[in-house]
Amino acid sequence: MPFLKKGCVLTMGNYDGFHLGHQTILSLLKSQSFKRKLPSLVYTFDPHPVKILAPEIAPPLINTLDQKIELLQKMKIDILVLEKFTPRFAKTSPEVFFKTHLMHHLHPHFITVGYDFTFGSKRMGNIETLERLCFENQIDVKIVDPKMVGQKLASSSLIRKLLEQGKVDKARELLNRPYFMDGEIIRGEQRGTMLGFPTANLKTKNEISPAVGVYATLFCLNHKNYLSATNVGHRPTFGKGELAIETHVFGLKKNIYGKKVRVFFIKKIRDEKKFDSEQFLIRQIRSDINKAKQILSHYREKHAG
Ligand code: RBF
Ligand code: MG
Repeated sequence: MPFLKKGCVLTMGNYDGFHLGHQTILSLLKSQSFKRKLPSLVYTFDPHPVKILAPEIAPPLINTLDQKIELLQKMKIDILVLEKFTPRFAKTSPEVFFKTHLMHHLHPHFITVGYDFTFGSKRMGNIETLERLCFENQIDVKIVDPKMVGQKLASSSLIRKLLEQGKVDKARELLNRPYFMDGEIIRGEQRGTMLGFPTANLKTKNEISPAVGVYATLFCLNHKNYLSATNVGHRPTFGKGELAIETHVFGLKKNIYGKKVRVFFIKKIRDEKKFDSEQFLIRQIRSDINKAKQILSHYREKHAG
């Protein structure tokens, strides 16, 4: 990369979830970029290495690649390097990775990574290896400590766990933004319309759905956020169907099939239940909507938007 001949400041990692810990690293990277008048560069992999190395135990990812790119763009990072992660690349030793992929190609003057960073084949390179290689090559290095929110560590694995338990509000604190899913609206069974609560059914590439249940959500369509309530579940009242993510959007009348939308999960309202009659379900959904409005107006007051 000839335009990097003058050097850069660099961080590397998988950055799944792009949580508060990652955000801390990127803030440091940007302040170093400003001080040194060098471009900020984020070096990451696609696909996530674990999908190649151990697909059978690969955790579902918090973000899609597109979301990760968007989040990095919002942080105003100058350069993003997406290294294609292949079985062959996985065999690179820590030393060769450092010399060839980092030094030779990218000319970093400063490197920052999180406390748990590992690199090179079999993850043989750790923080000590990195510090040694940086020292030998006169590159400044800064290891960022774990980031705590109260008693909780901002980590991708804890965030996955919280989402899988439906604790989207707790995940939100560690992410420093609500968990969101992107996708396209597909045609459902039209039963919602019959019940008086039409729903927009989401087809998504996000790998994690929050636990089955009913959530207060914000629904973003054409750059506008609508208050909404989302059911993640199997509609047991009508016989157990496939897992669906369906949102009742308050005050939205028009047909939005095929539209691209984003659903922000703010807080869980309750578990999904099997009702003895449609009337009971309808009554419950009415109360869910009120609850969602309360939660969302409180949320918006606090977050100005
Ligand atoms: N279906 C259920 O069987 N049990 C529920 O507890 C339930 N809660 C819902 C809450 C909301 C806010 C919404 C929008 C839907 C809910 N549904 C539930 C799904 C409902 O059965 C579904 O929207 C219609 O059957 C149309 O697919
Ligand atoms: Mg529907």
